Amino acid sequence: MTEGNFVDYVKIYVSSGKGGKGSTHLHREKFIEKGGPDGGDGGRGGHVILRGNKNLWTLFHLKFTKHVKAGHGGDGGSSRSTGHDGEDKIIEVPLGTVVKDQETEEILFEITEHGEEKIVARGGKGGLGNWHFRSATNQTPRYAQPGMPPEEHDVILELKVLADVGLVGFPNAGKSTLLSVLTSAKPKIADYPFTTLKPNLGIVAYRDFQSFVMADIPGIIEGAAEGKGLGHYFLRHIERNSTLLFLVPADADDIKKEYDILLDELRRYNPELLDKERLLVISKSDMLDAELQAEMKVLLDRDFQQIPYLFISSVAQQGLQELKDTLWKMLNS
Ligand SMILES: Nc1nc2c(ncn2[C@@H]2O[C@H](COP(=O)(O)OP(=O)(O)OP(=O)(O)O)[C@@H](O)[C@H]2O)c(=O)[nH]1
Ligand SMILES: [Mg+2]
Repeated sequence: MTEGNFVDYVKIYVSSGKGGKGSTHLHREKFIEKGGPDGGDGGRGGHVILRGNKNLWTLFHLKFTKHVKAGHGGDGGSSRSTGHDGEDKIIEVPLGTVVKDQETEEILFEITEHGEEKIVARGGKGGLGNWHFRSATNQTPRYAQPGMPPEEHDVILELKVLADVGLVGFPNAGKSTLLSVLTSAKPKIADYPFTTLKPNLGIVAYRDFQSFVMADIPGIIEGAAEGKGLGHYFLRHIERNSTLLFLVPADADDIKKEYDILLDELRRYNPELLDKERLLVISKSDMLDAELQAEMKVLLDRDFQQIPYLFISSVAQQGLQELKDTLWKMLNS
């Protein structure tokens, strides 16, 4: 899919630098007729490296990048001096970028963390200088290793953002906490309403090379659609999410009522939001004992016949795998 500024597929030819040659230099000095070998090693060729950057959300910045070439390593010199390493080239990519070899279509790796670096074309090793090849039978070797050749191939970068999950809940429901345990995002978390003032996004890594984006938005309150609280400023951020995850904390007075208020605010803001798939989680379930949870289930089964619900606790790490599995199924159905 390539739509406007949203680019999630690019092909780039990457080539590393070749390694520098080892030197065959023989030491020469006044009055020393036959100096020993002193040729230094060649430098390593530059790598082409991919680096995760959490501030990037598409591959748009690479749309016109066709080639990326790293620098060659320098040759070894006399007096055992080592050649310089070739310059590395860094390609910044959004989290969730999957890298494939174009020819074999094999997945090489995925970048999921901010600052994570992986080599996509390894620089050739520098050759060893003749100095290393001295032996009892040959004190003045006149050979040295050549540098290793560069690596070059076409790679495909693909952004695996299949769909998004938007978190919907009252202030203090535990949305940011959930994002912080499912992704490497570090949103601000605190025990007061409106801690989150602008959306946070994180990538949820799912099993092998899969992932999806989760968006944490500021809490919604009654009247939000008319601009109460942070108003509809933030509701637009969930318009693009394909699945909405409603969070109602276990200690809410009336779960059904809270859910209905949330739903009503969404409807009043944009009725199309109700076409999205919905999942309800009862957050902070660590506050419930088994008996209380069983009682609650009876009510939930009565009140929520249309939409699935789960009990989770971010703090106690309960129900999180089931949550991810359920979301994954919803996103891919
Ligand atoms: N016991 C318990 N407390 C939790 C859990 N998750 C979050 N909390 C607490 O609930 C409070 C609010 O958490 P946040 O994640 O900031 O809530 P939020 O929904 O992002 O709040 P806003 O950004 O204000 O909308 C914090 O004090 C959290 O420590 C949980 O699973 N169990
Ligand atoms: Mg928050």
